[in-house]
Amino acid sequence: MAQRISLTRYLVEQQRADGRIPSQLRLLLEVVARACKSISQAVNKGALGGVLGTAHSENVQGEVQKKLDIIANEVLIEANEWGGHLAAMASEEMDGIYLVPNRYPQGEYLLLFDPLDGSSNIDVNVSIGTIFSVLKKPDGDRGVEESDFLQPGTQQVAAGYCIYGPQTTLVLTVGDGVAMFTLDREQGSFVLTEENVRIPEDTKEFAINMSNMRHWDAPVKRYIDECLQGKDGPRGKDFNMRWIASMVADVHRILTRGGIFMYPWDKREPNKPGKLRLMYEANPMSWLVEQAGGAATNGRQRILELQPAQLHERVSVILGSKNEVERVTSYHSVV
Ligand code: P6P
Repeated sequence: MAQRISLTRYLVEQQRADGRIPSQLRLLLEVVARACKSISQAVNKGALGGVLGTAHSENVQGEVQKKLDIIANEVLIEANEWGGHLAAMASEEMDGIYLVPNRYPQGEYLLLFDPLDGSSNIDVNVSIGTIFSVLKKPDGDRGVEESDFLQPGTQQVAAGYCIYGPQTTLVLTVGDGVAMFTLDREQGSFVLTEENVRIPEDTKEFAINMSNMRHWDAPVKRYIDECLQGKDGPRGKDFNMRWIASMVADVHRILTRGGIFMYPWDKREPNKPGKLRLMYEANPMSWLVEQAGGAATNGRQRILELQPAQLHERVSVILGSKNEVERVTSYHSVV
């Protein structure tokens, strides 16, 4: 049986190999992994833990918060604030940034997260997950401000997610490919189960919420229409469709077997570029996808190169198998 490599050993060996993971970053990633383990346990309890249903409150996005949204947010804050590796945090569930309290040492990293993405799926027992992104705090002794978080995705030093599904799996990149760690509940540790994850450049599977078709712009309508025409159409092959309505689950499938995921701009809210958030959904997922040989654009530009203007800004997302993403993006350039 192959030797089991824990997340800790993987990070230590990566640090030893090329210094890509300074000890403070390794500590941060281990703390985030431990927090995800706690969230996984709360999610797995479901109705038995009294954690289902809504918290009768709204987040900064104006979305009704689920009890588990708030629990997951608190777990991540409490796990990370005392370790000395972070200066501040930002979350989908909090309006402003969270500065590490003065009673704790300040670190050099900024942590951003969607504590529980896909939470509309919690009550129907469908996979959900935690998405996280790590940036470096700008140099200097002044206190951290929200503007310090507004860095393009190319500045990330680590990114990943933890999917709470049939398995609890942590998926991570520090810029040297993508690795996957499956939670061994008996040992209570994440064990390396995939490394050098690669997304096939071509696919026959697309993921989009088809009920929004009448709201899409022309390039997206053209692309999906061609997929639906199948082998008799210009693509010359039949396509399959998946839509889990949980970005973590849809992206995990794409990292595992290829595909294209699209949440494009649509005319329901014409002044918003899209539904998904740039800083703690699109950027971490785009880096993971690119590190696995895929591509990620907003229809016109590489997502990782977008300069954020606001902490909670939204973006149109087209990511996955490289040749498909490039096709959709090319359709936007001819409009
Ligand atoms: P819709 C979950 O709420 C989420 O933010 C993503 O995880 C998911 O891809 C998308 O929204 C689903 O949106 O409009 O299909 O429910």
